[in-house]
Amino acid sequence: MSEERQRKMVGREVLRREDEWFLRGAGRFIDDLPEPRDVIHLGLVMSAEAHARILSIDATAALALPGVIDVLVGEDFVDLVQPIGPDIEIDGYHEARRRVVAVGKVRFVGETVAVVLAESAYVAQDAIELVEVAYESLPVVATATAARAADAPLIHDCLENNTLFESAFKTDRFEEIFAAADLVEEEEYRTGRVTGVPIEPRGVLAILDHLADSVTLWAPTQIPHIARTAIATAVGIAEPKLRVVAPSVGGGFGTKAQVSPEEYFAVALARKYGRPIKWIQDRREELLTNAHARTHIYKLEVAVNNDGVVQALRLDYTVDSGAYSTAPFGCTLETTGGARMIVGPYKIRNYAYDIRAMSTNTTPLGAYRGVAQPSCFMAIEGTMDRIGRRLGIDPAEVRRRNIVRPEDFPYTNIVGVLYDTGSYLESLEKALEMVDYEGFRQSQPEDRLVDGKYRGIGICNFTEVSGAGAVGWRARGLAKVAGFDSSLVKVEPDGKITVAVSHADAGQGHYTTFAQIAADALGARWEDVSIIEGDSSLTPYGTGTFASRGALTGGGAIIRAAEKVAAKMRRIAGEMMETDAGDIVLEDGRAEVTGVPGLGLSFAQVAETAYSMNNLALPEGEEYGLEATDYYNPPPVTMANAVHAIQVAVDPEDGRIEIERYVIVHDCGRVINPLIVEGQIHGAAAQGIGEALMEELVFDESGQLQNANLLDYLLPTSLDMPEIDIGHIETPTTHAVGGFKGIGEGGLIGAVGALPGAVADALAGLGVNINRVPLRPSYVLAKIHGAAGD
Ligand code: MCN
Ligand code: SMO
Repeated sequence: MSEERQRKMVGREVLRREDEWFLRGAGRFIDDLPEPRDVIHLGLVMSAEAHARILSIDATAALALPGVIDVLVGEDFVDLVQPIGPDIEIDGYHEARRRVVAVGKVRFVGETVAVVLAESAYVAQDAIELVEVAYESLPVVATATAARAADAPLIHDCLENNTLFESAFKTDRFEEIFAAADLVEEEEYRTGRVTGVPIEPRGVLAILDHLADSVTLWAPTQIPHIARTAIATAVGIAEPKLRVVAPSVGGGFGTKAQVSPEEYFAVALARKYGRPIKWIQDRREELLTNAHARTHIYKLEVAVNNDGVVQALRLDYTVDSGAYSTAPFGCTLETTGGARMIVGPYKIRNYAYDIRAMSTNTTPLGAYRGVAQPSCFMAIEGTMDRIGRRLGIDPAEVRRRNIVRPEDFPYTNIVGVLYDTGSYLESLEKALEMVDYEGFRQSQPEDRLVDGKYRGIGICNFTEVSGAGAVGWRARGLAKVAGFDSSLVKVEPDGKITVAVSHADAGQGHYTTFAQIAADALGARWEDVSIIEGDSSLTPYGTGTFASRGALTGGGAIIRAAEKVAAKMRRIAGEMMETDAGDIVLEDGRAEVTGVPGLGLSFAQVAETAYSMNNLALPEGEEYGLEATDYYNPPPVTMANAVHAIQVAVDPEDGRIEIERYVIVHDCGRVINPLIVEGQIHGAAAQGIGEALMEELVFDESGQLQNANLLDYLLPTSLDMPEIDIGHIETPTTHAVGGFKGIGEGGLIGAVGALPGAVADALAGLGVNINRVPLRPSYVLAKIHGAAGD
């Protein structure tokens, strides 16, 4: 296949075909699905206490309300659904599974204590208020630090010291090398707690198919196959009897990559009552109970020589994982993530870590865009800046001195992750040039005060994990996260193409980009390719859409399956035109004989033979049909990379941070669709600005979430978004099929990684230390006042 033709659709700015539906309001989200007759609506009674024994639950008044069918408590579910949780096989992991509805004890505010079944959603809501729950309060563990205290109350009887996971690592001669360095730079970095807040909250619609004795669960999930396996296991039904389908999904960002309690019990209840089950989450339930993220504490000690070159890194990292480990990723996701990714684009060869995930009486944590990368890069990039300030070396120069350079590729980092290709130095230089770093530094006064505002610049130079394969997930302990993805590519009897992929789009644009990939791999017309995803029955088994794996694992599987189909088409077309299969070229939906202009067949004509719809014979030994399935297990990890350089102005009057200049240079390998890639970067950067400057879920010491609403949980709006200048570098991966690297999370990582550095730089003249996010005006102002001694 010629390189020129391979690039026909891949690389093009094709408009998103899904916008045709979404922009016309034709998307079918979970609450838009036609409601089946007899549907039962659920209402969740949520715990008002963070840690308490359930003394009694009185549903008498609720049951008396017309339209209420039943009220079920935790005990009622014990035989219906097995305790849920991730399947983690790694040393240092301690299991604490969760009941889908609390039994005996509650462990966070918002945990479901009873489920109302009613004839309408309104009645269900009214009935929730009528369920009386009596609690006996227990001492609350509200933070990871409190969870680690020697006398901390125990949240789970089965957990010693509230520790869900702990692990340690140390390279040979670490202490010796650490001690021999010229100096040690120490800092503690903290992140607030955030969550995804997609425009569409979650929901479920479980429908029985009596004929087939099976259940179809409609749910906005990023992981239909993982969900099916988990739910079928916990509910005790055969996998073929459960189908999980994601309709249109209004954003996931990781929050829909968890298998949630409602998804399990909706299936169980549909079977128990013989009726469809529906539940649509509201915003308060979403903020209280969907997977939260971050709440990280990184303590870094970096041994460095006077030339700014890092000799050794010691990390002590604590993750607050909330009350339970969520399925399928659990507490090892962020913990191993931060520890394994923090070395990023730097040549750190001596490394030691002590990491732990603590259980607390707060909402369970899970995946959210970027996972541990925003925080670990905030920490390591903050450290690069500190080294620079301490040694009087420009912080960009400190990065250059430590970076993995072009001649170092392929490079295996200290925890064994292979960086096959990358443009770390090139991206850094390009970003510095685009932001006019030199010019800015030259004109930046000692006190950083220009026109009444403190002005500074921050850099985040980072690697982005993408498309992890089976080995990558096993290294992080995740047993039931397969790692491969798959595709079934079919040329149908009319010559049009169906591509089923084991992914589940939540807005990423897969219907467009996967069709671009399939069109090129098959020599088909893009318009002729239909994509199916988000359905455990219509697509072959696979891992799903998270951790920026779509392009790499979905794209790779499509290419490999399409190549098998293409080979068969060439054989059949060759037979039909009495020429060698090797002389057939597939292009633009036709099979042409090379060198003989005008001699060729349409895909429909080839399909006619393949499907036995004419009198022509297949080649000897060939089977009917024109399809192939491929299971593609990519390399353990493929690293994308990017640099964000952000210039800010900090107002000393009110502590507000204004982004004056925002430059991103990114490298996601071979770009499928530049328009979508830019959209991904913009969207993720917006979320990163939110995380860095305003978003924070705040719990008080009694474990009550103080801001479970969108008035008090501040999200960025268009007014908070600066202009972003994007520079592209394309360094295709050489170890994965297709050359693609991921892009889905990088925008967020870079924003969180660079903004604290920018503010720290702006306030460096005041000697202020910035080591956390979010950087809300009140916090920044207090820092400025603190420095001024008032
Ligand atoms: N792409 C491309 N060229 C590349 C890489 C990617 O054109 N070299 C395209 C892909 O084809 C895909 C999109 O960019 O259409 C994102 O691809 P990828 O980085 O592979 O990520 P995934 O498809 O696996 O999507 C998951 C990722 C994650 S982990 C989160 S979180 C996130 C994100 O995507 N959630 C999103 N972006 C989101 N975008 C929307 N609109 N909604 C979400 O919930
Ligand atoms: S948090 Mo993204 O779904 O990996």
